[in-house]
Amino acid sequence: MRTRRVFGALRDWFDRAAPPPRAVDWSLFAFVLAEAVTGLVSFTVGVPEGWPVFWLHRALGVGIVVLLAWKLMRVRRRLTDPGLWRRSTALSVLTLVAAVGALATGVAWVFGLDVRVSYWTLLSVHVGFGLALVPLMAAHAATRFRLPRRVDFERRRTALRYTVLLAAGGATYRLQQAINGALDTPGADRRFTGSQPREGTGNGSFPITSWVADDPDPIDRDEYRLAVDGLVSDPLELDADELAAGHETEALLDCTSGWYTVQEWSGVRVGDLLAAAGGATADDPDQEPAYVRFTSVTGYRWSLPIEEAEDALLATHVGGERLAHGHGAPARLVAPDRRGFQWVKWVTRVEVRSEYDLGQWVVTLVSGFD
Ligand SMILES: Nc1nc2c(c(=O)[nH]1)N[C@H]1C(S)=C(S)[C@@H](COP(=O)(O)O)O[C@H]1N2
Ligand SMILES: [Mo]
Repeated sequence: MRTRRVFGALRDWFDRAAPPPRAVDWSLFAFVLAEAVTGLVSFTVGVPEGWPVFWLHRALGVGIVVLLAWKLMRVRRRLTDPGLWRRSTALSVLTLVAAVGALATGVAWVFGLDVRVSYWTLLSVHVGFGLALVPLMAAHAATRFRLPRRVDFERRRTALRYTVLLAAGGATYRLQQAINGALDTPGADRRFTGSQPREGTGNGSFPITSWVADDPDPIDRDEYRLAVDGLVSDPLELDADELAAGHETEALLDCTSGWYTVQEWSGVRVGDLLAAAGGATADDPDQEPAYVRFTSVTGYRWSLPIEEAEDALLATHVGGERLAHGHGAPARLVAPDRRGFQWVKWVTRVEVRSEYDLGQWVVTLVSGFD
């Protein structure tokens, strides 16, 4: 009896704290968009200074839980009462499923649940729900479109509410970290990116991951050639044996599907490779060497600013072993402080260029599809 009364009082309080309906709806819309943006941006962050992006993503997620609870308290009869079903209800339900799916996988992931759903890691499933949610939410909003009004967002109260919501989100995540630590859940041991460790050395100790569809046949070492060209004085072609493993570096590979590994990589320093090709040339004043582009046998490619590229490694070995095919043999890029998807595998071309390569963002998504 007593607990029921406490529960009832809490619910009343939560109900009373709810902003006006339109404010809740538009806030949900804004929060979900912000989640999509921070989620995607977080994929490109590989240095610890980027931590605010991850924290914002988590805090917004907690905010969505609260907003969604307000919304469901208001609209639940439209879902539970068949007399109120409309054609748009199916879309509403789908949107809800995507939202709950994204939240549930996000929370489970944070607590360290590390399962695979067939090929996908839990984090990839989370991303899938999140990406599905954006168009669903847009379509859902279009079926019941109401412009937000000034009165819905009375300035000071709104700002205060959002500050409280985000602070509560951040605090919840902090508390959650403490729980992870106290219970020593698998979620305790993770980087600022959320990625979990894969221990061990060499080819067998970490997963073979393709970003989307890349899955080339093994490259025949006898036929393999690496082209070093573009804005260099003496373009050059090397075979697999000429890519001697003279340089060693320890580097951390952090994949956006949620795992990381620290390995000893060896191969050729890209700066040495460019020097062997006569160095980057600035003969043409309109063509300043500024980027080095690494292209895979599959067409997959990524560019690094030239100073960064010079210190990067074209690795032929990992943990003292020759690279396995799945990890990019005969040679793959090792780009410290960059996320895994930028570590191009099966590199066949290293090219000095003057311009930033916008196309890489698309190519990494579509390479490997026939
Ligand atoms: N050519 C090519 N290189 C690639 C990929 C790819 O799909 N194609 N996937 C990237 C991704 S997402 C990651 S995390 C790393 C994974 O490297 P691994 O398979 O050796 O673990 O390779 C990167 N290099
Ligand atoms: Mo990845």
